Amino acid sequence: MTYIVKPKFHHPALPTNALGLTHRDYEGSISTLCAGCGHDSISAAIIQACFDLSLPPHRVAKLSGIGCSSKTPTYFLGHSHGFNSVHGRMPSVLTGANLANHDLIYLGVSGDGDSASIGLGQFAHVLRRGVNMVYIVENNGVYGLTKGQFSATADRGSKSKRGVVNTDNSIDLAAMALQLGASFVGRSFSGDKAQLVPLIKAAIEHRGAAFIDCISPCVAFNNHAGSTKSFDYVREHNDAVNRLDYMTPRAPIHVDYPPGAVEVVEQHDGSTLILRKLSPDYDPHDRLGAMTYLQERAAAGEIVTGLLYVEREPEDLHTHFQTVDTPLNLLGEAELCPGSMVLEKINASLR
Ligand SMILES: Cc1ncc(C[n+]2csc(CCOP(=O)(O)OP(=O)(O)O)c2C)c(N)n1
Ligand code: SF4
Ligand SMILES: [Mg+2]
Repeated sequence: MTYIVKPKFHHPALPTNALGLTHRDYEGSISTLCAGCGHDSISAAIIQACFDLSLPPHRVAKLSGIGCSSKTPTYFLGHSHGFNSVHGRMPSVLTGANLANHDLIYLGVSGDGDSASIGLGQFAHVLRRGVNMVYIVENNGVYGLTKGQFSATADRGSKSKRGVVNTDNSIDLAAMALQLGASFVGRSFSGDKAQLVPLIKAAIEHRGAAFIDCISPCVAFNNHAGSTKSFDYVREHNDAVNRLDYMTPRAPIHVDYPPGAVEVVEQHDGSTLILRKLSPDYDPHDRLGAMTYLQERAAAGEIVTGLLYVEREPEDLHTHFQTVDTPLNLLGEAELCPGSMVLEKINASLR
């Protein structure tokens, strides 16, 4: 059985959001992943973020590739649109859907095998084109679904469960996303809900290509001593550049921040991201600085987490293409196909 439907009833006193929906309304089917899999914690964080933002579930489209990570959209947002694509091809399907209807919120969920191996080309192009989406890689350093082969994000020198040492250099997807021009780049850990939930919320509100690399230990094949993607390793080597709280313009939350330790990030849509900085000199608007910092800390064996970079004035693919405000899928034939006379004119101008 690939999925198990959850019972629909819930306690009448469950808290509701601005839409009158409960947390349960953002859940999906019961997960069939291994108990303790980091991917399930990421699904829980996505559910929390969508509930907190009061997103109408029918306005969200979830897309994924193939892998344990790519199965997870079945386990959250059961009332949203969903498309499970071919291995590594989620980005092109997402791009097509986004071009046809820019009014939906696009959530791409992928794995490190799906994005850093077979789908590396697709990963690169969707980010450099600035497709408005949240792209989450649930990064465990292995192909979990096919029994734990090293993926391209496995660190050189890390050991497989069988004791084999990885001799290949690893790909850092967050570093690549920075280089490729993603306008929002974050990294987190499945076990750090306090950091991950606000990061996902901010990424959803960001109008541009938002990428989150989320370390997500595979308890079946990659959670042993010698793995650099295990719960213990990440907890011991995590260097958080900032602590995040997220405030929507709709429902401001007032919190007491110590003076001098706060960074307010104005986003394109007027919403506000508040960063409580651990490192006073970390600037989340400095792409080059973020790239250097990632490399420096990686060389010291540390995993940098938090909001690594956010562009103040992001642009998305529709801005570049100057598409009309009405989603293309709502236009009629007359607007989409101006007729043979217009084609004649264009052809004539090219002769
Ligand atoms: C074209 C193609 N090649 C290979 C496979 C086999 N396959 C299925 S899932 C997978 C890797 C999944 O790894 P990842 O994306 O890291 O997801 P995880 O299971 O670790 O969450 C592979 C190689 C496939 N399904 N399709
Ligand atoms: S094999 Fe690994 S990635 Fe797949 S469900 Fe189990 S713990 Fe998660
Ligand atoms: Mg994987």
